[in-house]
Amino acid sequence: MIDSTKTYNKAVADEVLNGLSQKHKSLPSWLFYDEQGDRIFQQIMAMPEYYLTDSELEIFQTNKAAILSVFKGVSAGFNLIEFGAGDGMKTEVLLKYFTGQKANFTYKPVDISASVLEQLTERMRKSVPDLAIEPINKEYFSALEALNVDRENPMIVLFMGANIGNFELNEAEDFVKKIANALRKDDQLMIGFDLKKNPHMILEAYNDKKGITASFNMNLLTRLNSELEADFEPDRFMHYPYYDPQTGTTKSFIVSKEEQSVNFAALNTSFSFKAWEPIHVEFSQKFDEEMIVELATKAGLSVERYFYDEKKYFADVVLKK
Ligand code: AVI
Repeated sequence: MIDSTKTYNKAVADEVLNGLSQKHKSLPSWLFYDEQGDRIFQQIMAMPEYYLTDSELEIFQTNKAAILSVFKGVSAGFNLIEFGAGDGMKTEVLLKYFTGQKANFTYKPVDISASVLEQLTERMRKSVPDLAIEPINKEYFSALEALNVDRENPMIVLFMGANIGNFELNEAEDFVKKIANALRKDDQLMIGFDLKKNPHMILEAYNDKKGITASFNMNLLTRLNSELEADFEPDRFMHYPYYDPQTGTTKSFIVSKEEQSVNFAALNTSFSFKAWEPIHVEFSQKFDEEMIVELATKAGLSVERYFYDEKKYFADVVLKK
């Protein structure tokens, strides 16, 4: 029974109650991103092993003119909707260039977190003062619905940074389908995909030598300790990622190093762990062109253009109806 006198985040509690009572325990990766998790993620993006950030940044720096001409292909004016912009470091490259070229567009970042949006808006106001920006503090799909009422200009939806890889493949299909349903003939969707490559390199990106990714994942336990009054002892667990080069799936686990029980005082419940029992905490799917085309086709979209970095580690792909 949940004690209704205590205040805690219900979404977090529901995930724990559901995920830890399964035969194969799992917790969703969005739980990584509390304040401390956001900070560690910034460190991950700056690590030498985490090639994803530099690769996508290179794509934007090298192809910003070509990207603008693809976006302007159907109409001089457009709405640029971004899902999950994070700190906006990479998007800023495009926004600066587009604004410098006097492109007629409004940047509409969408985020459920008001504080994330505030920080992003402040950053863009300072670094791209001429930018027309209208932040939308909504869940992604209610934002798309609202944007679809009475609009003249086409919309271009950005979902970058390999965020698509954090879904399981069938969930990614549903997600792209839902976006596709809101798109009209002249609209576009640009998705950032991390690509299949040397398996050692991929694994290292999720298992860096300094243990930054390990601390990112283990922070999940600390979060549950403070938010749900749990008594996880992080030293009795370990971070374990693996990459399957056949499917392109990276999976990360938090593994219990011994038999133990963890109490969640706020939930009046405890969960037991066998020695070496894993909690699956993250998918990071890697793609190839065939998989990208399949994903697009299932959503009723086709590929308009691939943009790659020089080493072909990453692709930003423009899709349309
Ligand atoms: C946010 N996302 C694209 C990252 C990824 O690569 O899957 C999250 C991450 N997890 C561990 N390192 C980075």
